[in-house]
Amino acid sequence: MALIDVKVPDIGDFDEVAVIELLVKVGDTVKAEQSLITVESDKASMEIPSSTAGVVKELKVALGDKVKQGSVVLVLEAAGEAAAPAPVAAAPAAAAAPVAAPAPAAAAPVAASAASGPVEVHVPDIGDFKDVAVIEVLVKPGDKIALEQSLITVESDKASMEIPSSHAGVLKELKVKVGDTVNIGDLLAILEGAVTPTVSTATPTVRAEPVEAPAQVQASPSTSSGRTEVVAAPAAHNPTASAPVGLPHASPSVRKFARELGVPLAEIKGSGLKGRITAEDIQSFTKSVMAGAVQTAAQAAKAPATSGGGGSELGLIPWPKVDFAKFGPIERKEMGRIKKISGANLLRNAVMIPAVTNFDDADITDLEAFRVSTNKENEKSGVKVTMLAFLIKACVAALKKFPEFNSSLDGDALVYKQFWHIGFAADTPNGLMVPVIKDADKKGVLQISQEMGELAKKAREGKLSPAEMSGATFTISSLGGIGGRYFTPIINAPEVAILGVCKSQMEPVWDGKAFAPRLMLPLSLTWDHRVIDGAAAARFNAYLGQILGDFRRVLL
Ligand code: CAO
Repeated sequence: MALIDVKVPDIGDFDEVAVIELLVKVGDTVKAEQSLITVESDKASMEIPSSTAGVVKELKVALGDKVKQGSVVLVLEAAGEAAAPAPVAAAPAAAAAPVAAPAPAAAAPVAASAASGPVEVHVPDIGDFKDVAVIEVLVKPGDKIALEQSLITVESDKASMEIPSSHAGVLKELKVKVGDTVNIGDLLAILEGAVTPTVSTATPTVRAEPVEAPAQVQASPSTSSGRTEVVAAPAAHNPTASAPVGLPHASPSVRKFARELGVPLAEIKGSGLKGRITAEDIQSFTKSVMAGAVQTAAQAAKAPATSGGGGSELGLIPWPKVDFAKFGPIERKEMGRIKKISGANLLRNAVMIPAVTNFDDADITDLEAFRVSTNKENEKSGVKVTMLAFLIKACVAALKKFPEFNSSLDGDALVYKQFWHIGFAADTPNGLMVPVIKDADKKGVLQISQEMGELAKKAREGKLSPAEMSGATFTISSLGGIGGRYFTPIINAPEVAILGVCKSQMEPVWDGKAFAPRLMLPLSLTWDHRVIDGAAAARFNAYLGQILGDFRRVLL
């Protein structure tokens, strides 16, 4: 089987065009005339078809490469004698066979003559294309039109091209609209005060040189000059031609606009005819991305994952990728849904909040004694009073005294909430959940204990409703039943503070005369330094300690 270099054919006066899409890959079997790559200038995008059938052996171009007539696109192993146009393979010159190609728009007119009356602008020679659809109108009546300015975009199934104006002037009337089909010679527009350019062509209605379409090639016997003659045939007339694969539907100028802004066309849903992407679509997509309403795929890929990902948007070095299996046996398990969600939230809160943690101890000797005796008294009621319920009540009192701890940041404003809904972290088999005791200020310790028990049970069973997990103004994370001394809890945004509680223990405390054994509860208060100052945090903790030390203060 012969190996054939498939080259870029004559693409008119375009010197270098960019490869914007690869439509085949190594190993693909391609038919003769099948599109191989899409190239683009600022006026037209076109697909370069294969001159022969075969199997792709090697791609010689990559996305972004610039190609011109004669550049090798790929190497094909010819499928068979019938399909292989020998002259192409045999004679490199033949590879430059003229696939009808885009030519520079309105290239001919240069010098201008005096102003004249209304001038008709007609559709220039657009090659063998018949009935091409107007997919975009780029100007409107009243617009000042420059010579060679694109007026409309037309499209076949293989190329889209902009039709430029043959004159400069003011657009008086547009004779076509989106959805119309046009052919060579059709009246396109009427310009007023037009400046008639001096043209090299004798046909005044076709001043604008066509942006010819890429066409299908049909190899025919060699001409006397030894060149393979290739006849341009519009794709629309070729039922075997494959449709463009995955190329976003947009005109060259829209593509250029998107490229300038770095907008990924493939992620935009076109609002134009047949889903075509318009300039307005790009503008509104850009606005949505800027407003944070939409994420591009690239942004999403970079977005902080729950662990082990992202970071590049913060200018951090990438997360280390280690092949752990090199060091020993491993097992990989996907994290559960709740862990993924809470992980993403925790990361955001850890990164975005300038958080500081104050540590303190509260003397709960008397409170614990009271709690134990209350539980003894209430044994039959089935409701166990927990230390956490007292903590919730004590925190409500402290939040009322220091209202900024019960606030949220909203831009440059602080929103002070006139309700006291306290969230508490619950450890569940699925991960951390934060049920909320609503209106804790209006409830007694017994009621809070009972509700907490119910909510914690629901959390462990995965039965919490979204309403039961929302609206918190402050959160308590208690590890008291487990152990530890202090920790630095992460604020549950948009709250501005969180209290971490660890296991109480008996400690010798100096009472002014002697050391006395006291039950001390370690408190870890994390606060948002944008809202709260260190002194306020110290006062909050001290006040909380006073209440827990003597709960009668709650009544004051
Ligand atoms: N010091 C010493 N002992 C404490 C204590 C404290 N601060 N707080 C609770 N205890 C004891 C209780 O007295 C109880 O002991 P007994 O069984 O002998 O009475 C035991 O610890 C268990 O406490 P509890 O079941 O009464 O409930 P709780 O109010 O302490 O906690 C809940 C309820 C839902 C908060 C808890 O089950 C939980 O999930 N805690 C983990 C929260 C968490 O993971 N936080 C970390 C978030 S950051 O990752």
